[in-house]
Amino acid sequence: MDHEADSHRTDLMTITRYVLNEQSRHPESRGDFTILLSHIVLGCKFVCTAVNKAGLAKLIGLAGETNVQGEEQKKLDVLSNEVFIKALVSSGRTCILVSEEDEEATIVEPSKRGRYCVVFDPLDGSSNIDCGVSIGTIFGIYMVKDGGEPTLDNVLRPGKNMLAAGYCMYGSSCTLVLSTGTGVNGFTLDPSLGEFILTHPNIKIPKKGKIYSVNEGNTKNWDAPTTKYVEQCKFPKDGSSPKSLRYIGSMVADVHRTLLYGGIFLYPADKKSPNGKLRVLYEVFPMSFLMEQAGGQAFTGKQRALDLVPKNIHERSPIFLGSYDDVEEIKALYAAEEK
Ligand code: AFP
Repeated sequence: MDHEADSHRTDLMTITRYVLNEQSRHPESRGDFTILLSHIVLGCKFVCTAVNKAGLAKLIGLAGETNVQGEEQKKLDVLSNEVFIKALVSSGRTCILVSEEDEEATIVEPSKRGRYCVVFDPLDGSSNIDCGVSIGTIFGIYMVKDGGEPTLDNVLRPGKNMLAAGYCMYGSSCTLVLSTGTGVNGFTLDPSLGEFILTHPNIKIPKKGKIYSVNEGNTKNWDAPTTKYVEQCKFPKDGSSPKSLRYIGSMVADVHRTLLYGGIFLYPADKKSPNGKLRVLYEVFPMSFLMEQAGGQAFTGKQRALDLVPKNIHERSPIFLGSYDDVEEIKALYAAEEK
């Protein structure tokens, strides 16, 4: 019998145990973050179950449609948003919530307020639901600034000020990837236990990758550095093999692959969308935070992504993120363009 393997099977590092271990390194900690995270995890489990049942339960219908019982159906992204907002408010640990689904930020009522601000996209990639492609939840967490009423200033801050960031991917398995600022860890939901178990400890992105990931349908509208970069991926000048193209069109799935296999994910600016498509607070920042924590880089075409200061909660930014060396190449092309 292989005792070592057996001990791994029986000594399970759940996400709660992992965060409690981290917490014990900070004796001053009150356990608030652990409580907040357990509510995020609850939201992820709920959405995972709903996504898995979607085809059966007819959850996919348009918001506002009525089902055979005459009840209004909720679209999965609307339902996911409600679940996360309720879970986060009831944690008693949050004061401001920014969701992709809501025009305005939610300011938590005083009796339920805590010290954390959570920015999130409850169900990113939702246009992929109907065909069963992987989708996910993305989140970032800030600590409220001291004193006074919680205001939007608390979330209109650079991504480097985030305390933690992560995503949960609803795919062939349900995987939660988290960074609390000391590296990146991946946890997979064991459905029989209902627990996320540490399956990908200390994720490091390869220094250089063999894959580029971009919506090439937008080529005619790209700027010169992006066009040149993608050309270099296909026709490398140094004699190396061309990179492979992989594009799912669901950021969580494209970034997850990039994190594990290396390479680069691009959503550049183009003539039609000068700020790109992806949202700074709950797409660009959390994914950039994870990339840097895993040893990669994230760049906007102008600056380090995590240095950006958003002016409004739904602001967009171009983004190039992934393996360190691959992002260096696109940075060099933008630097050359500026000269
Ligand atoms: P949806 O939520 O509308 O499916 O958009 C997904 C997304 O925000 C992100 O997850 C993808 O990376 C990106 O858009 C794909 O955009 P394109 O369809 O323009 O390539």
